[in-house]
Amino acid sequence: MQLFSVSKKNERSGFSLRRVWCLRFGIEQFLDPERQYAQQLTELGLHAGLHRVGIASAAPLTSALVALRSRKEHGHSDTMQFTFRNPVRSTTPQMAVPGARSIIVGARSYFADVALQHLPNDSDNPSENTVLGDVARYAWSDHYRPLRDALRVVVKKLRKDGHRAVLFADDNSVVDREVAYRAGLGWYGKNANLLLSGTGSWFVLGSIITTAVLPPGEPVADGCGSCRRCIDACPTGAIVEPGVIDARRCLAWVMQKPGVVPLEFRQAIGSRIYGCDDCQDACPPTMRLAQREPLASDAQMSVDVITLLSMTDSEIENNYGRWYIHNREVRWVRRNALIVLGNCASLSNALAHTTVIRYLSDSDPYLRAHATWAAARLSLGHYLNHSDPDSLVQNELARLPEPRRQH
Ligand code: B12
Ligand code: SF4
Ligand code: SF4
Repeated sequence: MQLFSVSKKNERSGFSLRRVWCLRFGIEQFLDPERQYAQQLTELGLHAGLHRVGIASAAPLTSALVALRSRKEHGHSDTMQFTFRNPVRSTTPQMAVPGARSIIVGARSYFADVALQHLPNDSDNPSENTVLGDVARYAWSDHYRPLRDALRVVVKKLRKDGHRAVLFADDNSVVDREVAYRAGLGWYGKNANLLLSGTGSWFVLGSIITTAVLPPGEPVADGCGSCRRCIDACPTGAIVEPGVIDARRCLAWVMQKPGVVPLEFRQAIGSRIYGCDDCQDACPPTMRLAQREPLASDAQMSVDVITLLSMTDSEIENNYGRWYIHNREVRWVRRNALIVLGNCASLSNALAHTTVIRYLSDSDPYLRAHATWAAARLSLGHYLNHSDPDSLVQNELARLPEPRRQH
């Protein structure tokens, strides 16, 4: 435990050494200039709103490169681009910032302090005609903005001190979890998330790649032990090995990916409209130790999908533009909303029925195809257009699901 510290100029080196007294052992320590500077930057980041700060070396992220290549080889990355587009670039910090020596990684909790509950059934809905689609916690509000704002304060300081420093958060240029792992912020859970020591995985991550030389942290030991709850909780069996996600099965990607949602995942999507939290909801340390933050005033925990399906393109863009929407084509958001309707609308919800029926004659064949599935689920088979000219719709008509039963 630190009692107090003072700074004193070292006559020989000219650097200021920080003398630190430890209350417990009565030891007097001197922090070297690098450590002292690192501490200063860490304190600055924490003060600016980061919840954890770590430092990693800027050496190539070799094991992440191996993993990216392996995921691609095995098809686990599906059609995702992100860090998979150019694995060498994403794992070579010097390509992002020539002369890079260190990476400062910051984490911010996105666990909002509300009772943890899904709102999947109509019985939970505020009105008979409302059907709610669930949004994953990380997208309830924009958590990257305060993360970036805080990291920017540190970037400013580094630049003022003559270093190059560039901020990356959820950017294709860096594999964020690997940097945070290397910095010693936490360990890789079997669900592939980075669990921060003592507080779990409800954290977004961002990095500053800099030419400053700073003392790196040490990776921490695995904390999962024999637990495998996330693997068992995954609704689609997407965690194919500890730490390995097959994105083809991961609902977070299935709902972002353009095109027809494979039939095998449509019921598993349930009430989700964006993202999936099941492998974190199931994680004991993540749930028990979550750092609880106040709910943002603009938080969107769920979305009324009937209202969404009556919005114009620009209204959807304005309301949900912070979500990852492939090529900004809002048809994929409507597609997900139609699946939620098919899964969750009450069989007596007249508004849901007219919405689905309207989409059976939409000009977009992708939406007609998903409306066909939703209509069959809601026992609206008599409204289906068996002479639809599009092959996407004909494929659906050839494999219609069983109608849902009213509970
Ligand atoms: C692509 C991507 C996705 C993809 C693929 C996810 C994946 N597992 O790779 C999809 C769309 C599915 C996705 C989903 C989610 N994502 Co995402 N995603 C990314 C992105 C853009 C790149 C990830 C990446 O490069 N992966 C590379 C591969 C190789 O990593 P990996 O498969 O995990 O491999 C590592 C482990 O296997 C580990 N490892 C190696 N050996 C071993 C051995 C054992 C036993 C274990 C356990 C691990 C292990 O090392 C490997 C290399 O680093 C990052 C942002 C970024 N720029 O980094 C965000 C990011 C990873 N996502 C994030 C979030 C929040 C999510 C979701 C929770 C969102 C949601 N609620 O829907 C889900 C979680 C799904 C999951 N269980 O992983 C956060 C994670 C924060 C954290 N604390 O971990 C990030 C870091 C964004 C950010 N900047 O905050 N995501
Ligand atoms: S995010 Fe959902 S679908 Fe993806 S691995 Fe986790 S539990 Fe499975
Ligand atoms: S649920 Fe268990 S195995 Fe999975 S990440 Fe959490 S502690 Fe690890």
